Amino acid sequence: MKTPLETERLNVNLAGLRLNNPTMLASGILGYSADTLESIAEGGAGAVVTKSVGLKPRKGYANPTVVQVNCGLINAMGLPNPGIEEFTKDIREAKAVLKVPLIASVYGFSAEEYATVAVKAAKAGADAVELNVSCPHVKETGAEIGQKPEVLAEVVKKVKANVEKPVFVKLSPNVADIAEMAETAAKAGADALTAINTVKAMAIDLETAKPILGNRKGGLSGQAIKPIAVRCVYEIYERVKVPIIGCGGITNWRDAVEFMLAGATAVQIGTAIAQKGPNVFKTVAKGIDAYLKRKGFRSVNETVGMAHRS
Ligand code: RRO
Repeated sequence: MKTPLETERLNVNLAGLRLNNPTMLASGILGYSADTLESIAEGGAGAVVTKSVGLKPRKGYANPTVVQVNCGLINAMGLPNPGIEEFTKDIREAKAVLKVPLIASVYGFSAEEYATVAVKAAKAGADAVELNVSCPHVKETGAEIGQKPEVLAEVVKKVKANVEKPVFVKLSPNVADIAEMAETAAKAGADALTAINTVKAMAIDLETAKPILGNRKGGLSGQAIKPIAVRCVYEIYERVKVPIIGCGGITNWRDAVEFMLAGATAVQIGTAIAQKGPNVFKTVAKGIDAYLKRKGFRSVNETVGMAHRS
């Protein structure tokens, strides 16, 4: 007998990538090692996205880099990463053991840098790349690129011209009109859009009267941002035809289904792993499957964007 994770109802085709179920590891939560990524795949993830990697190694910001707040976490890690040369070894090792697609999250300080890193990641075996044009607090990359339509278009075009694998673009909610950015990325050739990265935030210590994070400001993730993320996915679905990957505060199957009804083909889970462990993927996927069965749907695809039709 098939286990719930093997039911065909859960299979999705995400811009050419075949996922056995629509749950994915969000970028930035866990390290780069093959062991870590494998444990997430064993926990039931249909695909994994690595931490963001750039051309050169970066140390990241001073501690504290994470603070817990009501219903979420604020982080300002500052893009710590070993640089793409070192990271290609991790991609190769991970690909040797993983049975699910591996997506490399990449960033750069120019269109050329994004393309160079993306090419190296793809050559090392990444099944797709996700462009981080939405980190809320590192200067001259991330959201500083993703909030300017002309720069965003240049980055996506440059990567698309050099990489044959699918190119995903992770968008920032910290803009006036996320659907406009989605349209810009789609017109420039993005194969899928991930929505959303973290929401700009900060926390202040009452006793010291100082900002808590080493970088003062950071990005909020977790349940607190779910309604913002659902609204973003809904708005993007109304504007563009490329598949959307929902991300932001997904903790249980109900959250995942809500994102699908808003227009997401797949969902990424990050912060919830801290509370629920790697098996959160299996639990969410089984819950989605039971929902599809109860409602008489033959596939996840039948639910995608349903909230727009009612
Ligand atoms: O490393 C970070 O501080 C970070 C990144 Br790259 C990102 O994309 N989003 C975020 O909240 N933190």
